Parts: sequence; structure tokens; C-alpha cells
Amino acid sequence: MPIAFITGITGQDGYYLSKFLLEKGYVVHGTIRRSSTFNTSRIEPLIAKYSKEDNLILHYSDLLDSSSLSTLISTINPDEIYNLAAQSHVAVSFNNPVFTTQTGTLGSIALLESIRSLNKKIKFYQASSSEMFGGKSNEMLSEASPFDPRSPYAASKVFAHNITKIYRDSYDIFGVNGILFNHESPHRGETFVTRKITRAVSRISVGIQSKLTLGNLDASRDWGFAGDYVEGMWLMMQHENPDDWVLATGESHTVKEFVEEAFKIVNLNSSDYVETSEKYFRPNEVDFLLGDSQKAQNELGWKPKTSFKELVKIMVESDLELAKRESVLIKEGLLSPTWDNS
Ligand code: NAP
Ligand code: G4F
Repeated sequence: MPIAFITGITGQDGYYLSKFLLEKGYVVHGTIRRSSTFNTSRIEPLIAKYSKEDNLILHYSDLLDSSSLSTLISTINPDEIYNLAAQSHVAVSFNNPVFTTQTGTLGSIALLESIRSLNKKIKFYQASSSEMFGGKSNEMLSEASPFDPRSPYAASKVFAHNITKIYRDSYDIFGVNGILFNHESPHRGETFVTRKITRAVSRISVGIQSKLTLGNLDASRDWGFAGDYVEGMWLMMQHENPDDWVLATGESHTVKEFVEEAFKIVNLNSSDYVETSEKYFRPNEVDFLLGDSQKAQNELGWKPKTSFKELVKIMVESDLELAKRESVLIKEGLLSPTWDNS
């Protein structure tokens, strides 16, 4: 059975990728961070299903602890490493620039060094990002487009992207960069804009929230479904030669369009509930992202399966179920709503 090692297994992509690999028959090892509260909620169903047979094994580690990463790689000797861990929130990266940069850069080089010294046959996937492009024009962006990072997060991703290429070219290591445009799901973190919107719309619809406060409504993103994108990550690792590939839908929508589509699903008018606040604007904005995934389509046979409208619907419907459960708990006095004004 092939063995995969995933950093960031507790995140959105970590959940979808480990599910995908486990269903393919992989043994999956993942790193989790020690935390004072549980941080494994996304992967609990996978733990219940796969850990008894030792197909899913979790290890305490941190991207800043290179010795623990190296010990794990030498003990597990995986076939494939997927480096998904990151402080992945762009706005937070302006407040925590050193931590974001350390996590985004040191982890990738520590993993690549482990591969170089322990076993050069181990394949390496780096989670690169469309944020690296900067988004100052309305052009379609591909693997050939220049990088122009606009946040500490994006700058750290450029470093990790470049060091992956450097190890590939210098040491003949199978290192790939997946340049992924925004991808979302019901498992998306709740402070990213799509999930913030679908959580609020659902709570407003069941009467337990009164407004939705956002930042820049004009920013435009190429939004796909995370479940589609993890298949692309795996396909990159199965390609004959390592390379860089863009995964994107080829459609860009503004935050305002996402908001309107989400409210339409619950038959409400967004203008009755949405307000903006300076608090959610960033010191520097990526205005427009639109990706060209032709190379991945031609070389990997990958293509996005979920449309923008389907994505919004999947997320709103899932969050409606959550909101209904919250509504019951509020009525029973077991939960206090804290989300208005957040
Ligand atoms: P996510 O939900 O924020 O998950 C991030 C993961 O990284 C979590 O498991 C988190 O652990 C872990 N982590 C954070 N800091 C760490 C550290 N110092 N050491 C070890 N683990 C750490 O992100 P995602 O949406 O799944 O994205 C996965 C990767 O793809 C990230 O690298 C992201 O930057 C990149 N990316 C995402 C998108 C997108 O649209 N989703 C697009 C392009 C690239 P905790 O659970 O303990 O916090
Ligand atoms: O959902 P966001 O926070 O995602 P962002 O900044 O595009 O980054 C995500 O995608 C990247 C790929 O391009 C990943 F690399 C990264 O890790 C992350 O997953 O914000 C999207 C847009 C921004 O322009 C932001 O200014 O939405 C705008 N926005 C407007 N109001 C808001 C809000 N964003 C957030 N998080 N919260 C708001 O209230």
C-alpha cells in the first residue's frame, strides 16, 4: 500500500485529500499541532473509520520543528509528502507576519532537506497559491505569469514555490508546485469570506443573526470546490515528470456576486442585511484572480467539476443544517449567539 505524509491534515484540504487517499487504499500519516482545545473536528469521521486498522496515523508536529519533521520522515519513509500546512489567512498574515513567514518558508525547506538526505525517491507536493500573482490586472493567469506578492502570506508562498523548484533542478527531487486558485467547501474555515457569508446567510435565514459585515465587496476570485482540487494534487504526484500546474475554474466572481447568490438560495434580499466595515479591508488587496488551468487539463486530465452556483448551493445547504441545530440549542439556553458584530 502506498504511504502518504500530509502536513496540515486538520485543515480544509487536509480533510479532502486524506479522505481521497484513504479511499484509494493509501496509508495516511498526518501531522497535528498540540493545542489546548481539540483541532481534529474536520477529520473525526476519518479517524473513526480508518484509525482502527492503522490506515490513518496522526503525529504531533509543527512546521517550525524541523527535527520532528525529519524524525517522522525517516521513520515513516513515505512515498509522497503533501505540504499543506500554513498560516493560510491573508489578512491575518499582516498581523502575524513573522509567524506566517516562518511557517510558510521553514516547513518546505525542512521537508525538502529531509528528502534530500534520507531518500530522494520521496515525492513532494508544495501548496502554492494564486495569491503569489498579486492580481492587479484582469488577465488570465497561468504557470507562465509573473509573481507580484502583496502580503506576507503571498511572499512566503513565493519562497516555498521557488525552493521547491530549486531542489527539483539541483538534486533531481520529484518536487511539484500546485498553484491553486481559491477553493472552498462546507469545511472551509469560517473566517474566509465564502464560509463567513454562507454561515451568516444560513443563520439570518433561521432568525438567529441579523446582519453580515464584510470588507471589500469588489474583490474578485476564481472560486472552485476543494473536493475537485485535491484530485488534481494527487494527479500531479502521479505525472511522469515533476512540474508546476495551475488548478482553477476559469471564471471569476466578485464577493458581492457570491453574497447575492447565497441570499438568493434562501429567498432573501442581500441589501437588507449586508454592511461593510473598514475592519475587514486589508492594507494591500489582491483585486482580481482568474486562472487558466489548460496545462493541468491537457497533461493531467484534470478539470473542475463543480460550478460557481453549485458551490454556493452546497455551502449554504450544509450551513443551513448547522444553523437549524444552533437555533434549537439557543432556544434551550445551551448556546449564546456571539456572531453578530463579529
Ligand atoms: P487551512 O484550512 O487553513 O489549514 C491549514 C493547516 O495548516 C491546518 O491543519 C493547520 O493546523 C496547519 N498549520 C498551521 N500552522 C502550522 C504550523 N506552524 N505547523 C503545522 N501545521 C500548521 O488551509 P487550507 O485551505 O486547507 O489550505 C491548505 C494549503 O493550501 C495551505 O498551505 C494554503 O496556504 C494553501 N492554499 C489554499 C488555497 C485555498 O483556497 N484553500 C488556495 C491556494 C493555496 P490547525 O488545524 O492546528 O490550525
Ligand atoms: O476568503 P479570503 O480571506 O481569501 P483570500 O484572501 O483570497 O485567500 C485565500 O485564497 C488564496 C488563494 O488565492 C489562498 F492562498 C489563501 O490561503 C486563502 O485560502 O478573501 C477573499 C476576498 C479578499 O479580497 C478579501 O478582501 O474577500 C475579501 N473580503 C471581503 N470581506 C473578505 C471579507 N475576506 C474575509 N476573509 N473576510 C471578510 O469579511
